[in-house]
Amino acid sequence: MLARVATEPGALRGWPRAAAAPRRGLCGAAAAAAAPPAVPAAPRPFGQVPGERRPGWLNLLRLWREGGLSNLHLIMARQFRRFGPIYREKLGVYDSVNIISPGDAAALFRAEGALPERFSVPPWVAYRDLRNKPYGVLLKSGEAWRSERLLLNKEALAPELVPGFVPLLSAVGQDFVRRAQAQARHSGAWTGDFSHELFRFALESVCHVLYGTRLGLLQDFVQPEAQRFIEAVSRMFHTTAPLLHLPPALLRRSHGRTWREHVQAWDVIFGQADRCIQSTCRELRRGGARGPRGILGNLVERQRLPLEHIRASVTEMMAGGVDTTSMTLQWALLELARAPRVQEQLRAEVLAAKREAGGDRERMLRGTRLLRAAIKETLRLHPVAVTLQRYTAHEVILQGYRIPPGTLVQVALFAMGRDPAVFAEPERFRPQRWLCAGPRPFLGLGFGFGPRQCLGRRIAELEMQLFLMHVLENFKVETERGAEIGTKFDLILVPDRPIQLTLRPLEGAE
Ligand code: 2DC
Repeated sequence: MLARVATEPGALRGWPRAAAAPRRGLCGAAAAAAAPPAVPAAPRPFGQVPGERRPGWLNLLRLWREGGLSNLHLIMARQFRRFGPIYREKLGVYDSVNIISPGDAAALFRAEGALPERFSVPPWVAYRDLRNKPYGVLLKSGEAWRSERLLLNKEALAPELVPGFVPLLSAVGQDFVRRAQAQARHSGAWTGDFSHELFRFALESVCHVLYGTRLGLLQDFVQPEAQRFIEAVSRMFHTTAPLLHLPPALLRRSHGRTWREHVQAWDVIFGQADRCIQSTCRELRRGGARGPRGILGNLVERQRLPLEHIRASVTEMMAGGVDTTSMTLQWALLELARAPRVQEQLRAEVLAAKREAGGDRERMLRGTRLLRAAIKETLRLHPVAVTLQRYTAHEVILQGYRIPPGTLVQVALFAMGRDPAVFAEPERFRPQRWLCAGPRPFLGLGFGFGPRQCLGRRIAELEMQLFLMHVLENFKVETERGAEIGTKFDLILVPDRPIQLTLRPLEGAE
C-alpha cells in the first residue's frame, strides 16, 4: 500500500503552500518550491511547527511495525502530505525538523556555519569508540574536521585531479566492457542481475584511485577477501538501519545480534582496508613509484596528516565507494533500458564526442552534457541518501517558523525528487530537464552541499560517467517489461528486488 502512495503522480501535492510565489523552474516546470518562502510578518515560534508530539520511542515502535524501517523514505513522503512542507518528529532519541522545498534547503545551508555538522550515524561512531579507532573525516567535527577535510579535498575532490583520475577509472570501465563482451559471446547477449558485477566494478574503481593498483575483480576468479569485503559493506549498511535511532551509550554495551553483526562487519572492512593500506605503504617505502601513486600514496608522501588519520579516512572512502556508485549505476542502466529514446540520444552524444575527441576520454567528458545530466536525473529519482541533515549554527526561518540554533534539520531528498511541485512529471526519467538555461538552485543535491558535501563526489561522478560512456559505446541496454522495482531503505536507498538487465553488443562496436 505504502509503495503505491509515494509513486503516484501528484501524491505529494495538496498541502497548504503558504506564500510560495510561482517561479521559473526547471525547463518550464512550475517549481514553486524553489522560491524562498515569503516570510510572514511575524515568524511563528518553534513550538508551533506541525508534527506529532509523541515520545520518540513510540514513534520508533510504530515505524518498526510499518515495515521495519525499510519504508522510511515513503513514510517521510506521507508525513509531508499530512503536515505540509515542514514537520517535526522525534524518532528514538533524535528530534528533527524535516523540510522538502529547495528554498528551505537553501536557507538551511546558509545557516550551516563555518563548521557544518550532519547527523553522525551513531552506530558508526560507537564502533570506533568500542575499538578505540580514530574517526575519519566523515565522523569528525569542529576544527579537526575542517583541517583534515581541506587536505583531503586536495587529493580527492579538487578539479585539478580529473586528468589523473580519468585514465585510472576509464581502464576499469574498459575492463568491464571486455568482460561483458566475453560473457555475451556465448549467447549473443549478457542477461542477469548485475548487482554483484557492479559491486566488483565499483570496488575495483575506488581501489585503483586510492591505491594506484588493480585488484583484478573483473576477472573470472575473484579473491575471496575482496568478496568478503563487499559482503561486509552491505552487511554494515544493513545492520546500521535498525540501530540508527538508539542512544550510542546503549549500543556500546549491547549484546544484541544486530550490534554484534555490525561490529563484525566493520572488523572485516577495517581488516581488509588495512591490508590494502599496508601493502601500498610497503611499496612506497621500497620506492616503488611504478605507475600512478594513488590518493593514499599522495597523502602519505605529503606527510601533513598522521598515518592513523589517513588510514581512518581512506578506509571510509574505500567502504563508501562500493554500494553507492554500483547501486546508482544499476538504477541508471534500468532507466536507460526503460527509455530507449533517451538511451539513443545519449549514445549519439557519446559517439559524436568520441569522433570529436579522438578517444581522449577527458575531452569526451566535456562534450557529453546529456550524459552528466542522466546521472543527475538518476540521483533525483534514486538518491543514495534519503535525507541531507545539518545542525543549524544560528536561528533560521523555515516556512515561517523560527528554528533555533542547534536544531537537527533534514532535507528530504527522496521526497523532494518526486515532488511534482518541484519537478514537472517527476515520475519520468528525462535528463534533458537539467539542460535548460536558467538557475536551478538547490535541485541537484545528490552529493549534498557545501564544504561538507560528499568527499568521494569527484571519483563517483567520473567513475559513473566513464562507465556509462564505455557501456553505451558498446552495448544496447535492455530490460524485460514487467514488475515495477521499488525502493528500500537499507541505510542507503537500494532497489527492493533484483533488477534483470541485458547488455546486447552493438553491431560494429569493437
Ligand atoms: C541515513 O537518518 C539515514 O555516502 C539517517 O559513502 C541520516 C543519514 C545520515 C548520514 C548519511 C546516511 C543517512 C546515509 C549514508 C550516507 C550518510 C553520510 C555518508 C553515507 C549518505 C542519510 C555514504 C553512503 C558514505 C558511507 C561511508 C561509510 C561506509 C564510511
